[in-house]
Amino acid sequence: MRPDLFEAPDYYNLDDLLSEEHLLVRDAARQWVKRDISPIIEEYAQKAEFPTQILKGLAEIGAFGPYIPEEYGGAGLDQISYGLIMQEIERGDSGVRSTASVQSSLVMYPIYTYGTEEQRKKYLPKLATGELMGCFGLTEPDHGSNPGGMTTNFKDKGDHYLLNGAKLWISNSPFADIAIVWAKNEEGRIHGLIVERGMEGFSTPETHNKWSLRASATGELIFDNVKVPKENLLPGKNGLGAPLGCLDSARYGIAWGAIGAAMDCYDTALRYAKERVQFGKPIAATQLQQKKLAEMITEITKAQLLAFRLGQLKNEGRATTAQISMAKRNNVEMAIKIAREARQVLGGMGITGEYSIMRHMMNLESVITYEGTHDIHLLITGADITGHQAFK
Ligand code: TGC
Ligand code: FAD
Repeated sequence: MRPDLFEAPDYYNLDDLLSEEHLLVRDAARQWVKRDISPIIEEYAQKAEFPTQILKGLAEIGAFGPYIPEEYGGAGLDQISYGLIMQEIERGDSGVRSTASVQSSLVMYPIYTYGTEEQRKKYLPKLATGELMGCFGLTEPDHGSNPGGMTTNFKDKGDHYLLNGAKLWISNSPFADIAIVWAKNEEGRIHGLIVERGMEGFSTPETHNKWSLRASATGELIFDNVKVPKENLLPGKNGLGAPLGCLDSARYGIAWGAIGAAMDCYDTALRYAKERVQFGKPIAATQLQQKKLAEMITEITKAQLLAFRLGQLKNEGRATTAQISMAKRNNVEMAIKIAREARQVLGGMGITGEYSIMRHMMNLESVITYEGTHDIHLLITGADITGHQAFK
């Protein structure tokens, strides 16, 4: 892959709206991505392997639990800093951002929000340093968009719970030390359980042959009569709202992350268009390529404004699920469209691993599907504005 010459677009001077702390956090993440992700990520994507050596660096830039209080090992930052970190990481690769999203919003968040003080103290500091890695098991082979139909279940056996079932498409599962698993009790009520690697009957086979998020490890979670200690149940919240609450936080991070992927594609296409000469002039001087580039920067700027305002609402505790859905849906679609257009600007070179665009494009095919598909987020907006749920 070519040297990383990324220059972040900021067409509406949005940096003026950021605090000194936001800029410090953002720039540290930006530099880390340039130094530690860009030089290696193409190779890992090509060989379909997660680069485990980056975990320490992710922890150091505050990507594991950015908004978890410092007393539990988190970075104690606000929601805009969290978003900016996700943006910068996804500028490098969506799969790396996935690892950070899962660790922060889908593992640390539920332990912090629904866990006991003992669970917080036991797991959060180690998750913040990357000494422990986690994954989140909600989706099942027969229940993706409709997680409420899950069949994974646990029975009360007196001194422990007995867990059975299977989860599919689980980011980080092949190497995770712990899994936050959502399962139904004997009354059919959904609860979260902390399942640890090494528990008898628990296995995590890897899913191979992905054309997307190749530098991220994805797998299954299989529970065959797994004895889970009773103290591993998350007592703070139950029902489908508990996992959906975690998704709010992760989807918010994705709304920012997608901007990073789009910025990288735009910046690469702009540089290439200025340098590539055809018919005796740079292709950037042609109206057709200018249309593509002008529309890209317009859409990126709109997405930045959406994410920033959502961050303010989140900081105030006022962001609704439907607002988060709108931003996730809009920004991921914006990014995937930009990736497709940017690839064309590069002509044949756009399909090679010399440039990051095709990798972003393929990664975004997962991003537009996970954490609620593009369709599901539209239906969440539809239900919110009309008062009529059209899912069922
Ligand atoms: P519905 O009847 O709407 O709601 C059930 C209960 O949940 C409450 N609720 C929420 N609570 C907190 N936060 C939210 N965001 C909530 N949304 C709903 C709701 O009030 C209700 O509570 P109660 O007390 O009345 O029971 O549920 P539904 O079954 O109709 O489903 C709604 C729907 C379709 C929107 C939901 O199921 C959904 O979002 N489906 C998409 C599934 C999804 O996003 N899966 C993601 C899996 S994790 C993942 O992809 C990780 S990728 C990570 C990475 O690598 O980055
Ligand atoms: P389905 O739900 O079967 O949907 C298939 C199609 O039908 C979609 O186009 C969908 O929009 C559409 N559809 C569904 N319902 C409706 C409806 N009511 N009206 C109209 N259209 C509808 N899950 C986890 O729990 N943890 C993870 O860490 C995780 N990581 C993932 C990583 C990757 C790389 C991928 C690809 C997925 C991951 N997922 C994870 C799962 C992801 O959340 C699901 O794939 C997603 O929620 C969609 O579920 P599904 O794939 O079963 O598709």
